[in-house]
Amino acid sequence: MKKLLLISILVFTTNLNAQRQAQFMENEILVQLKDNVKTTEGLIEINAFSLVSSKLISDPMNIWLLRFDTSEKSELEIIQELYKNKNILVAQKNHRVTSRATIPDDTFYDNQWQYFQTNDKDIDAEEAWDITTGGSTMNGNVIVASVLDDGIDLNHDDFGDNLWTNEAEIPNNNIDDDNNGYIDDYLGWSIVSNSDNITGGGHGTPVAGIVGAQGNNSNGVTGVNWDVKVMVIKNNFNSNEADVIEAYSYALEARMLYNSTDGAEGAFVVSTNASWGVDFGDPADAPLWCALYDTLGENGILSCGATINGNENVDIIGDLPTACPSEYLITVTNTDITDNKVVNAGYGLETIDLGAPGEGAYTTQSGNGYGGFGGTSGATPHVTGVIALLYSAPCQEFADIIMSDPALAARLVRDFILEGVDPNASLEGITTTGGRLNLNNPIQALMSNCGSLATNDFDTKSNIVTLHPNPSTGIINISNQNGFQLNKVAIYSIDGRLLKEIKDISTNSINIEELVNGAYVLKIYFEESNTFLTKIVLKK
Ligand SMILES: [Ca+2]
Ligand SMILES: [Ca+2]
Ligand SMILES: [Ca+2]
Ligand SMILES: [Ca+2]
Repeated sequence: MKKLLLISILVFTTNLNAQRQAQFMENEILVQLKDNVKTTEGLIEINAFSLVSSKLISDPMNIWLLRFDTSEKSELEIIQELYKNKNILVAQKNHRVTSRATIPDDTFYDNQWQYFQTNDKDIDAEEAWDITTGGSTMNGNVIVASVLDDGIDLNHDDFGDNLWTNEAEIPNNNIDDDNNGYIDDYLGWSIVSNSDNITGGGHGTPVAGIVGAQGNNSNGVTGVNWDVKVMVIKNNFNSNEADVIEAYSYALEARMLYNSTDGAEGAFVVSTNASWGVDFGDPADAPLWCALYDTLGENGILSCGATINGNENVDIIGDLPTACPSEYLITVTNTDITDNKVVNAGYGLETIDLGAPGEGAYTTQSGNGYGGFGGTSGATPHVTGVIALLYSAPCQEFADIIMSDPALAARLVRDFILEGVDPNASLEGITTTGGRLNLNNPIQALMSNCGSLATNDFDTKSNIVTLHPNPSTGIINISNQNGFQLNKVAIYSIDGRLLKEIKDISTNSINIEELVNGAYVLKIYFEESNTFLTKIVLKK
């Protein structure tokens, strides 16, 4: 039914265009035939007008594209004749469809070449915005993209309500009101000061602006999303691995809580942005950091990492995090206004996924300003942003998968983005996709696969094991559909540290009362080597 409705609207729109003397394809007529007429061959009247060819273009609507020799009669005269045939319901010219590009009214939008250039060396943002400009999923989940950076200019006036706040927390009362383990985390979180003081943002303000400066507010610029919630987590770039894990954990815990409470608590974080890293870092030396991307992904979060700003092959020299092998990490290099890879930008056929416009990408700057940003730091948030944008696609089947199987939804979004790149000669052979980010291709692919998404292969493991209650006050009942005997449970912190093992279990319940409140990963061992990973929130 949905398909029928869409096509009807298109036909209606075309008729409106006709009243304004729209251009049309010469020699071509569109006809809709009666349901039971499955061929144009029997239409004598058509043959009489030198029908050259016919092609079925919509089976459910029974719409055909006919080509005529119009040397004798014009398209309009042919249409008038066609209407005499009782098998033809509608006949009309084939109007030229110009892109219905959705263009925002932001003051400096014309400077944002990354979204549109007349030579098409852009990411087709306007076409994508025809479908959605961001916000929430079809089920009303408010989409959050997390920026881990040096803070943000909180006085910038082009973020509007696009900055995430923790509405369950009362700011500045020295109490952890929402009991999530972070005191007064209202504006976001700073691992530098252990508070929600996220001010700063010489680097973070442009990054956040690319993800989600407010669009179409007659002011400044627009982000990839006109509407989104940017969660700012302030870190310190020169910090150690523990700091990196701590910063990601804030986003991870928020999403785990969201998943486990069916959206009642926490935040619906779908992507994280790291426009920083450790040049020449070796993933083998950072197993916890790299493993974190899998944990983030299993909970529904895709992460984006900027690779080195140097003409280096990351496959050989290494880089953190962009050489980490996680399937939930998308790694990004830098292209410029001519749609070529910037010379001083990393690459790697095995490690670096795609390019995105970074060099000189126009966006917000701290000091309530605007200007060109650069490097892989500017490229990466375009990808982080499009992840969030895809979650807002108007596809009910996809929206349902997001909550029933967050990891599958993340992998689908990743695949649509990586398979939807624009092939680019400067990236071919030196990146895994050989292409540059495109916003419209992935969203079109998602929409055209919408109906079949629900029947895709589901990872049903998560449904086999049920923990209840979750959040738990200490006692957790573990049930499984297969009736496996429970043998052992290992409890990990979300950064992968083994905290506790419970063995020789005779019932189907365990007690984790002695652990502090927070989110944990449980590895559950059943008989016959069946193990399952799942998560629990402890809230005493
Ligand atoms: Ca374009
Ligand atoms: Ca709190
Ligand atoms: Ca508080
Ligand atoms: Ca704006």
